[in-house]
Amino acid sequence: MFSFFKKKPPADSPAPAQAPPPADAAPASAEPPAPAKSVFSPSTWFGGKPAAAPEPVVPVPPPAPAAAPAASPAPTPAPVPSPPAPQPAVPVPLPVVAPPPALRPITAAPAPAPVPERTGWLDKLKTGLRKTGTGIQAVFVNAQIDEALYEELETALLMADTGVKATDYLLEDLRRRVKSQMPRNAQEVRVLLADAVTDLLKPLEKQLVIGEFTPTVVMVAGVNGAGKTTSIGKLTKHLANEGASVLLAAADTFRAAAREQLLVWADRNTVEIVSNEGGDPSAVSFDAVNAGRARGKDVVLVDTAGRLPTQLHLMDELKKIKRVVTKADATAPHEVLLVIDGNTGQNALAQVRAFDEILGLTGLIVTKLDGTAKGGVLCAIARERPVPVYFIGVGEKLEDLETFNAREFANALLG
Ligand SMILES: Nc1nc2c(ncn2[C@@H]2O[C@H](COP(=O)(O)OP(=O)(O)O)[C@@H](O)[C@H]2O)c(=O)[nH]1
Ligand SMILES: [Mg+2]
Repeated sequence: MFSFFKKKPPADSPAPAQAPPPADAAPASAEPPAPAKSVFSPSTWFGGKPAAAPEPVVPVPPPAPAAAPAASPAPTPAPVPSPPAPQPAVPVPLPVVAPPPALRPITAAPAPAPVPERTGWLDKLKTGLRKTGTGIQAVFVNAQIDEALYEELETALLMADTGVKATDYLLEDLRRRVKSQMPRNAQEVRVLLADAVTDLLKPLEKQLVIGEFTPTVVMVAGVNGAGKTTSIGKLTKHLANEGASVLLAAADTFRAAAREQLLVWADRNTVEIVSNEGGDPSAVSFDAVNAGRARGKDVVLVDTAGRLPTQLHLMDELKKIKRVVTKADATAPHEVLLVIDGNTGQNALAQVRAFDEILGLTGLIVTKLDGTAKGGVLCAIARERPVPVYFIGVGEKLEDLETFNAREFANALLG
């Protein structure tokens, strides 16, 4: 199992209860604010299982050394083989002997480390995005590198929910890449587009940090049916698997079914749950945070009821939950996550905006990328409201939640 969370051990502070941000020469302010969150120390990963690959999230395609062995799946074989150079296609070869730049093959960037657990999941993502992917990829089939190609690409990207701004940005970026790298055919342009999408999505990669606060309080919001409760269940499983103790707060007190659903997850994952059917969601959240602290839990996950950004009273209620959580623990909530259904297209961007304004989001979980989701909306989010994507969901099963990786996503979309 790859690492799902980054554990920031509260090593600096002996007292495990409330850990003030240590290294920042904390001027003992009432609210140790966000900056601590970004001070990630890549030292310890949660769990300590013998993760197959050292790095679950490959930040940048590994450079030259890794490239050579992985070069076999080069999609575009060089039609003009150069007799003296016996090397196979390498992503960005830098031969010593003056190579005609126009002949340099542009191959797909190395896929992220082939961790076995991740490959099955990647297939699901690929299958999920296939419809969109084929739409975009079809543009490059038997195409010339000309204006018509860019025009068709524009249409395909817009149809993939990429939105006007991100589409314009990508096309401009692509033109730049084409100019400087001189692809020999449309397929090589496709590879350059995958690079452009990767670079655009890269800033959205982020890992959940656990251990800096005890408990780490994670509040989860979103519209009805987005996949909040399911994602919390999946997340709980991963956390529990890796040794973290989790307390669930059933703050979706409107629907009995919601509480039952969470209870099932809680039962399945042998975690505890604080609930109060028909009660006040803020009170449940308050109790849960206090209980989490009293019981020394590592994580408290607060599941809230679904609501539309237009339901102002319900958005106010969400604000109240957040406020009350802060009353229980001045440093909390440490994460405010919005769950969005990958099928909602451009509306997802509107949701990100609205919830971010009300709550100040720290991250996203994008679900249902295994279905008919178009995927392009992540580009729109990256361009217009770059809230990090902690996880993506590709199915209803416990294991169908993964950390987000820009390169994987771009490759799944553009092959
Ligand atoms: N295919 C698929 N279904 C999902 C995914 N995440 C959630 N669901 C389903 O979406 C439906 C609504 O999920 P739920 O967690 O109850 O949504 P909530 O209202 O936001 O809590 C359920 O039927 C889930 O099984 C996913 O990643 N892929
Ligand atoms: Mg729910």
